[in-house]
Amino acid sequence: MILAIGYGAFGRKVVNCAKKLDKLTIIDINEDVFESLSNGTFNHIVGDAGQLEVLQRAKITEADTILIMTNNNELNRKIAELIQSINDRAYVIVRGIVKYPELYEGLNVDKVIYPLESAAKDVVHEIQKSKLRRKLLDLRKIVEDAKTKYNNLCSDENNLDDCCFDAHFLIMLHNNPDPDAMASAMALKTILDRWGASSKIAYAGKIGYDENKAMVNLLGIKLKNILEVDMNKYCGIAIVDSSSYNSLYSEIDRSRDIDILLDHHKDGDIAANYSDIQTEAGATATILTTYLIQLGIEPDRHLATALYYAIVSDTNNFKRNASKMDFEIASYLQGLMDTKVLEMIENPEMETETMDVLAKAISNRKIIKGNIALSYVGNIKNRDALPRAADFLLKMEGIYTTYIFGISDDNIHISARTKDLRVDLGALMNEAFMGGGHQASAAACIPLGIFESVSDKVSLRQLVEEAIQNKILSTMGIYEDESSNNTSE
Ligand SMILES: [Mn+2]
Repeated sequence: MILAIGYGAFGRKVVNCAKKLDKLTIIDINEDVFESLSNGTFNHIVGDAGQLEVLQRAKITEADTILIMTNNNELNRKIAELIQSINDRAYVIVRGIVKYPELYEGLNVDKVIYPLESAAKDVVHEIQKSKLRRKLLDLRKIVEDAKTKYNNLCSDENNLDDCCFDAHFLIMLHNNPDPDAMASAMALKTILDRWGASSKIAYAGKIGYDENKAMVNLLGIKLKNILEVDMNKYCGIAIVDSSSYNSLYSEIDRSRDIDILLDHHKDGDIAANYSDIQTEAGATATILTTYLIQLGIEPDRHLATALYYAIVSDTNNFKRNASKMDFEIASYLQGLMDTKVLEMIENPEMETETMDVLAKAISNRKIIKGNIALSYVGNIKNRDALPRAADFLLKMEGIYTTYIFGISDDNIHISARTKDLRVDLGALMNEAFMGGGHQASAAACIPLGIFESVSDKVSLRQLVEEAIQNKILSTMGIYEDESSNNTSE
């Protein structure tokens, strides 16, 4: 049972909201306040709740929750004191006043409510929403301008040639796009659709990693290769998940106006007519989801799955730069996404070539000093197989550092991994091959040019293998005589 004390303006509001939760008893000293209550709605008692007798009449010992809500501070405190001696099991909620922060000091109350401050917080929340609404009005304006431009050019009969736009907007992704870029583009496309503007999504580089390919295939994301795109065939250009020309296709016309820029990276060099860069967000997908929510667009299962996977992968499972906003948005998306599809994206079937490279990496491995695995896998088509193989070999018992290398497009590619904290692979790969990376993972790419005169494949293989191996070992401070007595298992 809920016992509500005080049935003024505030008490009435609370009772109205709480009436479905449990049986209610109301006490107020003023008989008039109950006039509007139709008979039997609530059990109500007219009396001074500062009197023990009145509280007993209200069966206070049976109350699970007690709300003290009169507008008289001293009376509220007195009631709270009385209650403590007769029902110490109830959850007690009292009305507080900011001017007297110590009003309930020494008493066992569970929660002090400040009605005005709560309302003020709601107002702040609404102000934030109004800021977002303003942003979306600005974005809408950009979209309407592009639509007008499109209509003007296309309705002008003398200009028929200029009219062959592919779509209103081209949404550009950074090189080798990641899940965040792709999901954000899908969300922006959804918003543009809602506003009657068509769009195409273009990427540069390639869709690497089996997970990313699985995401594209399973979610049916339509992407164009930037090499097949004529930017002049779009009224507006949008960029998501990147604000720096360095990460975009190098040949794009930098003098072209960028209309929409949505990102969460610092230190970008791209200016746009509409730009929203929120560096506190763990993923651009988080920002785009707040747009969808504000616009009342509920993402369908595919879009929700893409956005969720984007946040999870960009924040490395909420371990990297994840903000409160990312958690809130992810939990919203979790209710809408397709968990089966997500699982398939996270555990894609491995490509045959990747598997071949893994097999070669295992069988060709040389173990140096008991814990370093070096493996040459020969010619490869997909370079992403190398880091996979480097990760994979690191799982072998006793192995602390792995180097996998192979040849692709006239370059030798090396991928290295370590769980040995004393080794700084980024520095090591830089010193040995001008490569780079982090302490635990690094890579390098060396032109094959120096071996070009070698026509015999077997000799080339041997030369590359020896040269790379010796360079790695000498940079690690291991010399040939030390390693020569190691077996290649
Ligand atoms: Mn991102």
